[in-house]
Amino acid sequence: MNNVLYPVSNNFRIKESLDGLWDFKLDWKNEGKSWINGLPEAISMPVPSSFNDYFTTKDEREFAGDYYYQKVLSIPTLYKDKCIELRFGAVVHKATVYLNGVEVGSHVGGFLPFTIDITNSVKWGDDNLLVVKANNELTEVNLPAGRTITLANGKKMNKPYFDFFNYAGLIRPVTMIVKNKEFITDYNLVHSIEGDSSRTKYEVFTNTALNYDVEVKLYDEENKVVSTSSGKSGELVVQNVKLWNVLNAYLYKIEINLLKDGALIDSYAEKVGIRTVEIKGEQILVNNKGVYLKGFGKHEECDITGRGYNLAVAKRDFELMKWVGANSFRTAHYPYSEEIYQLADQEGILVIDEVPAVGFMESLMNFMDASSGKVTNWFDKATTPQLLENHLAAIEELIARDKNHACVIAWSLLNEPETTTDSARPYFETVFARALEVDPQQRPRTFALIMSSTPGVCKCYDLSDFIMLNRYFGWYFKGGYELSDGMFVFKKEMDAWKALNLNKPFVFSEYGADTLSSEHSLPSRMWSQEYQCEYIEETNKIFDSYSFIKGEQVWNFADFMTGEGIMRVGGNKKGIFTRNRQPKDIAYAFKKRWEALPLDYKC
Ligand code: CKX
Repeated sequence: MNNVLYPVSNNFRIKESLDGLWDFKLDWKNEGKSWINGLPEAISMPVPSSFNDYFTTKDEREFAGDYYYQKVLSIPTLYKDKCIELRFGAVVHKATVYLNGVEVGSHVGGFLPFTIDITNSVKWGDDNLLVVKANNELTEVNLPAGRTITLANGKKMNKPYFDFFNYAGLIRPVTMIVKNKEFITDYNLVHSIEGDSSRTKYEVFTNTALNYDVEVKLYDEENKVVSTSSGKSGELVVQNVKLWNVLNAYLYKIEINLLKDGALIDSYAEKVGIRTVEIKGEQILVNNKGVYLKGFGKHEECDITGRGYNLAVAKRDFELMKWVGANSFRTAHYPYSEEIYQLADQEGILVIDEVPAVGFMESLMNFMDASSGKVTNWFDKATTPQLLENHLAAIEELIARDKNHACVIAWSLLNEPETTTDSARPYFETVFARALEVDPQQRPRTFALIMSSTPGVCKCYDLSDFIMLNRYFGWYFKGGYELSDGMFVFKKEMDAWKALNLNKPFVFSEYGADTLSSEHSLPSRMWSQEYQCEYIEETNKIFDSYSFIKGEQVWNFADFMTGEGIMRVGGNKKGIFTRNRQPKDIAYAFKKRWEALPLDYKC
């Protein structure tokens, strides 16, 4: 049963934020078992946030293992006949939750919400001790993939197979939800457009199988009811519909009311946009009109709070995206905070929503091996079935959470996986089938192809409804004075794709060059702002010369933190903006290009 609706307060629901200072403790010596009844000598830790960058010692910042959070909840007797749930926005990467010393639930996966019903474990009218045992160790069966090693000094260390810092913590809001014992758990919407009206098929789900009455209303932005329906499934028809359009969003409000014997027992309301998405031939269609994607691969992270929920930074990011003329982004390499999708819904920004299936190359520096053609037999391991199970669960949970967002136009099911061995194929078929099965809107599915997944050797690209390429000709391959050779090879690859006549759109989901905002050089040198501009200018020429290329999402929106290494000076510097969200020179070039390219460029 999906039960992760975004928390709301209304006549039937109370959401109480549990954010703020929690008690916190890292479990260095594996002694946490006894801590479920209370953390000894805990320190304070802000929630939501990543804990790593608060610390001044490296051992704490790099900590790998179990870590604990604790909070005392006072739950009034007033709620005794209610259902009480705890909802965690995201806990990295695994969590087990204890209330008053008793395990009440657990979750695997660090970027998606989970809800735990604690009704039967509550001490009413009293203090309740909530302890979360979490774990940030990377493994080859969890998403994202990596491994955890033990150093000679006995300390554990995470070794990501991916290029972003493994931030940990209670990174998203924690909420206590109070509601009636019978309630709405979920709903689905599927839109179609007929002339100037729309038809939205809906389905409402509840936590018990009893036969309730359901009323559904749709309000316009003036709060006027524009459509009503009843029953657990039905249709909402809107005449003279105002569609949700790219950079021109219109949001209706859906209100779902649950009645038992004629009396209202629950209500849930949320803003929704009405739009269709489809891939037709070489076109990406939104509301039956072709669109060209302009935007970014992003990360959800910033200085100090790490990957912790930071609405202020998210707001700045949207302002910058609008300023630069972008219309889309990919949530590389994991699902972002729910509020980011709400902002995208409001701004009319298109989102390619990514599952944290990254690191499926078994490479400690994925960027080093990417262009080398390394074959890893990643999907041939004895542990692959366990990985697949976790991957499918992540797909189901992502779609359960984000399926009703107008901004989400596609699911990205993997980033830069190994695709060249026979065993990759059945794995891919299973994850692609599952996404289609669980998404009521049957959105397009795709994955980001690493440099070495080329037309001749990749065994999986045809499963994508549109093809996403991560390409670094002129950076990881033939950079600097060899840029022209890089472009020659790039063109050769694009010609090979063209020759396949796939009749599908292609989107560049990554391309970029590390650039220090402090570095200027005439003539250009790699890492200088001048080189980033040159590289992008040459790459754009390739994009502009193939009609089937229907989008460009540069890597990355902003500089971001990674693990330490000889290739990373304080993180990945491919940002168009600095980590502090200020423009590099290239941002002005993007602004010029993207403001000039029409939305239906090459459509
Ligand atoms: N793609 C050649 C995945 C991203 C990395 C990016 C990079 C790689 C490139 C692979 O997570 O940050 O190295 O900049």
